[in-house]
Amino acid sequence: MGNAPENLTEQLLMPVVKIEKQKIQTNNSGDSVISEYELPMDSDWEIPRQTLCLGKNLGEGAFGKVVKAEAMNLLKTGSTSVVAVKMLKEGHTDNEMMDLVSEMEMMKMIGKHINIINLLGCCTQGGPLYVVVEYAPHGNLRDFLREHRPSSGYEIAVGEKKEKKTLTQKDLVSFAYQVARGMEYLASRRCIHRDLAARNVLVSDDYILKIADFGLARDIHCNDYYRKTTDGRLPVKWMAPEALFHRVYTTQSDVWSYGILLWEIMTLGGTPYPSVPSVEKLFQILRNGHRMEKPPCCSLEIYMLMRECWSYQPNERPVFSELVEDLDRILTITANEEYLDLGLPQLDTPSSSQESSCDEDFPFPLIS
Ligand code: ACK
Repeated sequence: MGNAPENLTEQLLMPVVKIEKQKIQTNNSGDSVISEYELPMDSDWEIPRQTLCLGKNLGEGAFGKVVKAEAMNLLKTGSTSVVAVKMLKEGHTDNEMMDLVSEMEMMKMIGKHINIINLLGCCTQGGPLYVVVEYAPHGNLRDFLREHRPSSGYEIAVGEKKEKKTLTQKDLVSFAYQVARGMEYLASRRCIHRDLAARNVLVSDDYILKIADFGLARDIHCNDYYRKTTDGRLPVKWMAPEALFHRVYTTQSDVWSYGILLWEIMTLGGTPYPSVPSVEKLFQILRNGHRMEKPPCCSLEIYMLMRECWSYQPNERPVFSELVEDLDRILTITANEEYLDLGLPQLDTPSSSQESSCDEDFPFPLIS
């Protein structure tokens, strides 16, 4: 454990971009031919629109959507590569446009790291804004973990006979290590994530984990504590007490969320505080000092890390570089043994849990 550097909250990265709103020009058939907004051109990042071939929808976020695409000459001259493209949905507001521009600029300022979703380029001229980022073929970490549970029945659920490699203890520690590396980098760039959770970590080829959505402009003052994720879980369960009670977000509140993410990894995608159904109850148990118990199959060493991340006082939590150091050491001594199927519930379908059914999901008690 160590004290967080005092300058961590100073000088947070904040991009400044000038966007001009202009009248839409339409051609004879009424189609708009130029973008509604005029964005400054950045030749370091601009890629020709016609080199992108947009594909299927990967999903929709709060204000935008992400589509899979093929990009010509982007990563390798003369060949195409698969990428993900973030864009706004129809009927978006000016604020949502500013948020996407701000996210793109944040990604430019933060720079590259293997354990984050990196910006590859953008299309800002003569059409809608496209933010082109690395594509992660295996989706989000939470669903990935659940699909890899020893008796998940996932193969049957999707109707195809596909062998899923069982995850080993070493794989899980490696996941924890990689997320800590990504967060160590983001913290060094003075970026606070504010929503670190397995659902916001993506899985790339060769089990490389990449933290996503770190550049999102989150309006923490309009935080809706009762908001649920698409699969019915409460994002407040990842929040540190000072963020929950006083809206104070720092790298050290990200460390608390990292502890919850570590718990998600060690339960192969379990739902935190399964016996806590409401925001009010969560407030109460945190105030009373209750914490989640050690999951079955989780080593005491890893559990101790979680518990340190859940220290009530932010400066008593470890910093990300200490977590990286500890996990590096634990990784070298962790055997490549399969994750044992001890008390993990069978799933009918992947990611089918709702907050209301969490009690059956992981009946782990809380301890003080
Ligand atoms: O959680 P998901 O399956 O993974 O659904 C969301 C959705 O798009 C909206 O954000 C998926 N997604 C986002 N970025 C990427 C990416 N770079 N590669 C693959 N999938 C992505 C995300």
